[in-house]
Amino acid sequence: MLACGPGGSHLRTLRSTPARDGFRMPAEYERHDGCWMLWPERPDIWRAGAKPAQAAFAAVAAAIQSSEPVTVGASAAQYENACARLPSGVRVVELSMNDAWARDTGPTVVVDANGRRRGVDWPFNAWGGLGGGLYFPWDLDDAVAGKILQVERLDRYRAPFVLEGGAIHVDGQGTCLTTEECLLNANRNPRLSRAEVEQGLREYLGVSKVIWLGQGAYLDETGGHIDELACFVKPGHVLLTWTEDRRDPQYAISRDALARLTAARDARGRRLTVHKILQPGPLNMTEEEAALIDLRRGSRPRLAGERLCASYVNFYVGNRAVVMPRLDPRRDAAAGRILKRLFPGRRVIGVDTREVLLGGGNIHCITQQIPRAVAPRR
Ligand code: KQY
Repeated sequence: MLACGPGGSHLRTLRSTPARDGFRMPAEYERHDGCWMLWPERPDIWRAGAKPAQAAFAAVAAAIQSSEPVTVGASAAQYENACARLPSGVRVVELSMNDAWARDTGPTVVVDANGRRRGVDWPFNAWGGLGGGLYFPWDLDDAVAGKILQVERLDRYRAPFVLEGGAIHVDGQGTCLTTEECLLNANRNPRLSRAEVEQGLREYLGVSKVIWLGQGAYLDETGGHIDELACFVKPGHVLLTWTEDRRDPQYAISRDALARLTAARDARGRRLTVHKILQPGPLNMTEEEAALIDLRRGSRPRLAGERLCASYVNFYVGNRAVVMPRLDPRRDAAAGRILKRLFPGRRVIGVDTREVLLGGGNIHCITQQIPRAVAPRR
């Protein structure tokens, strides 16, 4: 199958699955060739015509670039501006999209033991389609992964079920971490049972074990992405967002996640060590912030006073640096120290990302790693 018509460059879509072909999704802490991001511009999501968000995205790109090459997709209308605002050295590619969440609309690149790479292109429905999704339409977003794979010259698997990259974390050794709230939500794959979703994860991520947490972080507008709640920091070790405030709805969610993680075994039969990281805030959208966001039919309104889904777990692990959100002066330094302890070989770089948070996600949500091919053993 070809992605473009005659004369276009060709994207080969494979009919098999990654697992059948011997491919697996590497963990984020394995080596990368680089990182993709997308350039924000929608005024109904990003306040003040997206200018403050663009500055935050540029700062994230600069931090990641200190550790690995960065490519940013920008619309035709924003291409020149993105080139001007992004640090030199960042590759800018013209790419149409509905919004700027590379984690969710970008591909999941899988590797095999022979040094080959391919991409999984997941159908995307704006976090829930017409049953609670965040905007309509999302057709350009759904085409992003295929376009990135063309630029990267990687063959593609088009998965047969809806999934966003923020809904999964893997340890690179056969284990996937996800949430029931997201992957079992009827607004993603209403016809699939839990067993069928698990089988899909096995086939398309090359994992053999799925650990299910219950709810995602409190008020996560994606409907419970794992990447706001918990992640692997190395095989056998999970970092979990935490609060000691029993009155906070996040308390019960994190307690339940801890109980499930403590009871679980990973794909290699190990028990998990769980590290806790206190959440920022709670943080809320201010009147001034909300006043600068356009209202638009078909998009979820972003209102003054609403609690934001803020989490330090939403960081990016680059080759030599961990890039973390700075969100709350009372908590940032302690969070940075925890990440430094958990990633001893990497620098921890904090970036002020409240502007990304106002759009409903954070650094992990706006980035997508391209893993390095694993050299075959001779
Ligand atoms: O990966 C993520 N958690 C993405 C957040 C998307 C928010 C959409 N407004």
